[in-house]
Amino acid sequence: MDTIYASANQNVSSIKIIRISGPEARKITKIFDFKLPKPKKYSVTKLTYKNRLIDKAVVFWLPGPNTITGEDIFELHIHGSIIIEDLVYQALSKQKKFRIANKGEFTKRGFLNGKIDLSQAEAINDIINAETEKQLEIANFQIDGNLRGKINLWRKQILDLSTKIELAIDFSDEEIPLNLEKEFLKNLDYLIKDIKISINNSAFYTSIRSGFLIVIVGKPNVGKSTLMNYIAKKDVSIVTEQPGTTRDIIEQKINLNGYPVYFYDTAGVRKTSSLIEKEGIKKTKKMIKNSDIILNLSVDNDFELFSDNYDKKIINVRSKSDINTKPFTNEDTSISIKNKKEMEKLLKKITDNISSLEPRESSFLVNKRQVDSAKNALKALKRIKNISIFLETELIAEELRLSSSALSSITNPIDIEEIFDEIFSNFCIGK
Ligand SMILES: Nc1nc2c(ncn2[C@@H]2O[C@H](COP(=O)(O)OP(=O)(O)OP(=O)(O)O)[C@@H](O)[C@H]2O)c(=O)[nH]1
Ligand SMILES: [Mg+2]
Repeated sequence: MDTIYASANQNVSSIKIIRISGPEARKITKIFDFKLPKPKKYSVTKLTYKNRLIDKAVVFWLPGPNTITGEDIFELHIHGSIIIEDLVYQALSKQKKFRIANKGEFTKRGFLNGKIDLSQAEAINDIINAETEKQLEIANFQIDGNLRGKINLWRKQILDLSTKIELAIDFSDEEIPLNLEKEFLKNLDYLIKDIKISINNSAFYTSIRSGFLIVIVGKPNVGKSTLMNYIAKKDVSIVTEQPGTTRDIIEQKINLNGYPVYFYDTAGVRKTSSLIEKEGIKKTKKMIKNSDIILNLSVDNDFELFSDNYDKKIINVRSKSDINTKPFTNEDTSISIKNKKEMEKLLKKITDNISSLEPRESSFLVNKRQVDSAKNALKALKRIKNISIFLETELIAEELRLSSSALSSITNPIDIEEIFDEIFSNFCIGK
């Protein structure tokens, strides 16, 4: 096993932390010529390499296995200049069995040494990449091992079902007590329902990671691009008094009261002979399909134009309220570029709409990998419902095993290498 090292932060900074983890980490004291400090105690020491002073640094000695990697760790808190880091790296690169860490390799070792499960490793990456409060909230929830708790509970319920099936195998067909079958099916249904709820509720949490999609639609010239620029706080879309100005979809990501949100300005929908505009309108319709919330702008009280998107949250907005002073039927709110209060009210309404998507029960499943595994587990359980407990007991036992292993792959996959590459390749070096 190599000993790995990397800076925990990039670029010039006042302090830089270089972490060294692995069986040879203790050798750092020899390389930089200082006394082994007391474990877990902050100490200041001179780092000298081949009789040349490199830096006066804070060092931490963290002997394994009770460390985040499960290995011996040294931390060098050096002054964050490029040259100091470079000299430390040069010295380390000359040591046998030392090498620079790959992306996420510290976390990966923590996983391999049983310090964290895979959902917690994913949560570490989510914490580092979190840009909004809500993203941080769910990553922190996950890092506490909440998903593992839920998975273990489900697996225990499957184990209980398996025990009942073992009992059934011991009976001959006619003898299987009726209440055993009844109880088996009742518990199976309960479990199926619980996993289903988690899968359904996961959409909200995966959106928190990836961002909610909000599309601004309406006829040409209703003020969609003007609204977009207000939200973006800069001119991202062209605004003119000519109908049919916007053709391509314009995207802007913002932090809306803690929620990551993508706004899309679109081409106004109307009958047109212009080929370019037609293409734009096609894109608008596709965007509507993919969105979570629709901002439906109108100056003519014709909100029904987009009302067939029933499965979406639609907010009907009377625009240009400075010249459209009379409320429309079915309007949810009104805006005018001149009226800041109305604009803020709209943003509040959007935030409330996103909050209302939040399921009452937390899902625990927060990314596609986790949801896909849960779906596989669910499929196996559902197949059982078509199997006779009296005739094909062995088959049921096999489906239960499949379901259980699909669930355990969420936190502790057996076939790890492929998953590793995918998960850890978007980690930072030094984590
Ligand atoms: N009086 C008034 N004019 C507005 C308001 N919002 C936008 N406008 C004007 O309406 C015209 C059209 O605005 P845009 O934002 O380009 O409209 P759009 O919906 O993006 O139009 P297309 O891209 O053609 O579909 C411009 O001249 C804007 O200045 C408003 O609240 N009040
Ligand atoms: Mg426009």
